[in-house]
Amino acid sequence: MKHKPARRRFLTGGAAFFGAMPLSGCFDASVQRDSTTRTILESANDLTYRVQRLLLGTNSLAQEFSASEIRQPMRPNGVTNPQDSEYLTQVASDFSNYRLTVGGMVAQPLSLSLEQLQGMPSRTQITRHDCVEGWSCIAMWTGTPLAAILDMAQPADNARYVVFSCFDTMESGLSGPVRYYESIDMLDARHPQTILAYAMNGQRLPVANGAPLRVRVERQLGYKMAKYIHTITLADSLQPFGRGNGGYWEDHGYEWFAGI
Ligand SMILES: Nc1nc2c(c(=O)[nH]1)N[C@H]1C(S)=C(S)[C@@H](COP(=O)(O)O)O[C@H]1N2
Ligand SMILES: [Mo]
Repeated sequence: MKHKPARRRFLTGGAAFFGAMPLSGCFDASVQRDSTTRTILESANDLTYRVQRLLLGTNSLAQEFSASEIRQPMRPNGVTNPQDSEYLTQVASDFSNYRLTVGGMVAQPLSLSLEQLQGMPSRTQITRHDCVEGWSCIAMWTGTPLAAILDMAQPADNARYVVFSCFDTMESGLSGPVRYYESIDMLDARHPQTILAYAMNGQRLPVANGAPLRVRVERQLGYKMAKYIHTITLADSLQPFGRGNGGYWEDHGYEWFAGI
């Protein structure tokens, strides 16, 4: 079994730190309530992905909450104001020229405007976002189920991953900007709560939280939920993306499967 002490330390340290002091923004009694869950979560990270899948079941739903349980604004985290020129151009035109492209191993590549996405059946869910840093936030998300988009694109039978490429740059690498990216498997991609969210707490998704489109993958930690989605690629391997570990933070040592 793989052991990743760095992340465990990070998680534990974060939970202890944030548990001790109330911070501005996103806090929730559930952080305290969850300490048992969190311990289980940490040990679960030592298990293989396959075992976690068995424990989680394929289509079990993440807990949903009522509107009265939204006690705080959604705390923006990570990149909150991308300065990439392609993104700034989108902001300047209020995302009216935005197209979500879906490509790779699909029979039907797609290019969808926000209007088209918003015209599709939508799902609204109130869920808790757990960041690896140890804070949680409950918010309401509205978006297009990813499954519906996949039905249109018709992934090849051997497509195994959905890869999200983002607008925002995390660092400058030798061969140019290193942008945020993430990936999930087909089970999470087709999970009923996996949506491409364009609204949050009943408002248009703000830039700080990933406008125009960010994914919600409710059974995993926050870093899986790519904001500022530029392109979706269906693939049978994660090797060609970034440094090959399936996500920006995974390339820096985080677990690819961040089940809660
Ligand atoms: N494109 C992009 N997506 C991202 C990040 C980021 O920096 N860039 N940060 C991740 C992390 S660590 C968290 S906790 C959530 C934060 O989402 P929020 O800003 O809506 O709270 O976005 C995730 N998705
Ligand atoms: Mo996070």
